Amino acid sequence: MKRLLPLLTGLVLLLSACGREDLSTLNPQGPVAEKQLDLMKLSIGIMALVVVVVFAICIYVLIRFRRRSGDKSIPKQVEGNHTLEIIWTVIPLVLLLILGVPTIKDVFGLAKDYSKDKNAVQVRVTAHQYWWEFEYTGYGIKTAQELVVPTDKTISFELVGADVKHSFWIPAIGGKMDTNPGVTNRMYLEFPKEGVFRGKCAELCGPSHALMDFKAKAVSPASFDRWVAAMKAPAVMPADAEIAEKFTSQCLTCHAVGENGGNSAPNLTGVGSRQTIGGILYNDTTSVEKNIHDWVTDPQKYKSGAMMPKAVENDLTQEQVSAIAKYLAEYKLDY
Ligand SMILES: [Cu+2]
Repeated sequence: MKRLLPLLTGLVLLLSACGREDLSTLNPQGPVAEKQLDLMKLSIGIMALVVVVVFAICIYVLIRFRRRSGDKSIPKQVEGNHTLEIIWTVIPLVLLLILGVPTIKDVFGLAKDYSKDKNAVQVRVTAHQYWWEFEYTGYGIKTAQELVVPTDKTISFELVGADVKHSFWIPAIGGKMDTNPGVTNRMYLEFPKEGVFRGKCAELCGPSHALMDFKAKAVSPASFDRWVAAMKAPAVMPADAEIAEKFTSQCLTCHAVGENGGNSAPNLTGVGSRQTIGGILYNDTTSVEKNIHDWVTDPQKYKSGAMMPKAVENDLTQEQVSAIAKYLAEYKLDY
């Protein structure tokens, strides 16, 4: 135990230092996570009660009926006891009912389908190695890595995987649900409090699985409307003609800004106002411009296995990388 102590201390430090936004299911920030936590408390409570009672009886029996010194007699041999048998059948039955009824009720309640609900915001989530795509089907908007949602509406998710199996999870809000290639899963979440919540991929999907983070940003209804309008505004392109051409030929083949560009990499509309670059480089510890510059120069340095080629492989000079980083860092959305 003495030897394990430093290890345990280290683990506690490590775990408590995990990230900024709370990744804990024990501090729910929405009704879905609250229901899930209630179920956890109920089942852990019942299990703990059983453990305590069983151990207490066991210890009592061990002490009370132990063989005393000098006692060589054979104890009375008992076969069958109706009262005891009924007791140890009825107690688990009652416990199972207490556990089962609310669990089944909540499991079915949380599976409610809001995909046809006109009041819900419909979001199609596509998980890629190693980033998240969010398509707001009712608004004709696509974004990546940062899910923006209003606090007053239910968000109905349609979940798919683009390559391998991933899993969509925002611990403080609720979840999780697998995103499978070729299959659509559905779930809903509600975000009654404004704030930024951290999301994670919860299914081992490759070398950068642990870095497959995203943000869920819950904003006021008015702010959400402003965000939608800003996302739908015509895309801003680099002012310099040479950089605009380079950006179009080297970046927009996969990425997009607004409607311009491809579909196979994160949509970059308003990327300058996101909290992170690549989901992991925080823009408040280093500037967004530096983060974009670092990322574009060598994406695999930050996310091993990322599909994006290095700047040199992408035929970009350091000056062009700097100009593109400056343009993207300044591409912010007001909302
Ligand atoms: Cu993953």
